[in-house]
Amino acid sequence: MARVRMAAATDSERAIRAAHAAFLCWRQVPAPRRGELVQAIGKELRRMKPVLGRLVSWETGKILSEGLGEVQEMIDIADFAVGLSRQLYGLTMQSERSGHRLYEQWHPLGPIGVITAFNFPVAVWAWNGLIAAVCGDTVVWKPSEKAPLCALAVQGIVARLAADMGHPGVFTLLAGDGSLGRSMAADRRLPLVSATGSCAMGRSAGESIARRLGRSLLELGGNNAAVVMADADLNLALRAVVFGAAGTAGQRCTTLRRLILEEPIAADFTARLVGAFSSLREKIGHPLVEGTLIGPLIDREAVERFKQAVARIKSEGGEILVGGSPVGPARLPPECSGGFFVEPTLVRAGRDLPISREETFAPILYVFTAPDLDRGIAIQNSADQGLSSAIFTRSLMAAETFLSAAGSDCGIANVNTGTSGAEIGGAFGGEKDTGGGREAGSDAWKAYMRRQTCTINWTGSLPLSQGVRFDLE
Ligand code: UN1
Repeated sequence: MARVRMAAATDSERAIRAAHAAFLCWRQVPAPRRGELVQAIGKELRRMKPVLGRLVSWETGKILSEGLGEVQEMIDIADFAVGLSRQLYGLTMQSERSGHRLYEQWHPLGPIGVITAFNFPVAVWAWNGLIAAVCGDTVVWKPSEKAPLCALAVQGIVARLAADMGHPGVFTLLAGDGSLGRSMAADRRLPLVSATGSCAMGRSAGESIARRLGRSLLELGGNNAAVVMADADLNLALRAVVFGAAGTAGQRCTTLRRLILEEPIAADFTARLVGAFSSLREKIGHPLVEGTLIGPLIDREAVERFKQAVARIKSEGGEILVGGSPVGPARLPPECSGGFFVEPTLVRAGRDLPISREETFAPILYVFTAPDLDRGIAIQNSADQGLSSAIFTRSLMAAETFLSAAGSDCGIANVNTGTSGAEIGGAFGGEKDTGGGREAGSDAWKAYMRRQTCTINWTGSLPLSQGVRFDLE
């Protein structure tokens, strides 16, 4: 589609220095004024949504509705950040000393690094970048080398608006590969690096950020599961499961990868899934053509990894119920030639299927059965990752058990809705190998600021805390 020049080491050095210089001015701009820049960005994103949404689809292969949804996610977070720009609240605490005021305030942190993945090439930047901007940070963005074009388009918009409003340098983009990401992780001038990608990437970035005692915000892989109880609305559950597993061609970190069926409905629900997955084979096609539900994977390597996973499924004793093959040009409309298509794949997992413990970024769903909810939760929690989870049930007791301390161990736990498609208003992220970071809504903004606890003595005496006495005479 295009050639993008990678930043050289000298470019990134210059960019990080400039981001630091811009920070020294930006942190002095009152937060509600910073919100005005983000408001202008949200307005421009609304205007550009049709074009940007198409570009996201072109570059990543998401169907158009999901490309547009991704831009909507940016607009939503812009609105959220504008509101937040008047609400970066600190607490006032009761001092134990008379005549003293004790409170906390939040200050901008510095230039921050944002490393994004190909699958949400612009929305995840917006979660970080727009919140960071109202918090008074400047932003250095390294997009995925697999999806730099929509990043360049978004950077074009935000950098122009920032410059027009008198704040050049708030947003910087550096196109680069893993080596740029590694140097950002090691760079002490970036007090926070927020990184989205594989667990392997996060482990290495996290280690090098920790070595310099920097802050990391990691949003890594998921191996998300849903439990369907026998009393669930099965029509609703079926739609949620199919979208969660096959939507975005299985390339969301929230994609549903494991399904746990309560035994009484297992045979029937599996049969309905076989029907639904089979019908999806007719919906594989060009992401911009109306009616397509399954676009291509991101690249040839992704197809290779799909094929390796299928080989392992077979060798480990999993039963492929639907799919399992790449889709070659002979089975595709002419406009799809050269794309990397695979069939949505449904697998009956035996008791132990080691491949199901790994995240393959493709539309593969492993189906398990469980005799009861406790066993279902145990299977759900047996993954190394802990991003998203769901239960389908009409039982209050089952739903609350799933949401209780002894229930799902994930950062996201849903009832009667799927694992993917979270709204921006909540904090997004997960536990265990997912990395523990939280982005987007709720109080995730606190990661982008530094907290300062202030004690003010407005008397003429000097009482010490904890009743300590230290009299000089
Ligand atoms: C991701 O895949 O990295 O919850 C993010 C969702 C989207 C975000 C996914 N709102 O599925």
